[in-house]
Amino acid sequence: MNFRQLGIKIALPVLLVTATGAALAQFQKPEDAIKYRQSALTVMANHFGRIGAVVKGEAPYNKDDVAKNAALVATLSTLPWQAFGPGTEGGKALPEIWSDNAKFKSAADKLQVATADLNSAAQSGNLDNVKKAFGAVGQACKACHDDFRKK
Ligand code: ASC
Repeated sequence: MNFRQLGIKIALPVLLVTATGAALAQFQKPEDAIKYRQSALTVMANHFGRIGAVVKGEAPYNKDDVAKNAALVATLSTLPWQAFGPGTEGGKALPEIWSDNAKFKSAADKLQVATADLNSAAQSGNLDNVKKAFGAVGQACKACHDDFRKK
């Protein structure tokens, strides 16, 4: 073996271990990533649902409550995506998340834009705007579920 072959023999495993380590850095094992993203999505759905009750007329409109829930949804919508890294397949996630990752990222970005809009509407206290923005967020949830979540 010459020095070049030796270099490849050492560098390649180091590169692979580093790449995997970076992806899993925030999570000890894939199950931890699955639990994290499912938890973030569950809490987000809960606060989104509280706004939904107001939008559907099932609960009275309280500006401050809706504003707080919308701020939480906007923040929570930034969290799940870091937990879909390489090697974290499983749960209700379809393989297309990894095989068509650009499309998944675009869907995740759309949700975050829509939740930021909902938050702006909620902070301004205009229920008609909240209703419109709520619908756009729901569509962003559904679009991603249709393409990337097991039925
Ligand atoms: C929710 C929730 C979702 C979305 C989706 C919108 O409240 O839990 O997953 O809205 O149903 O289409």
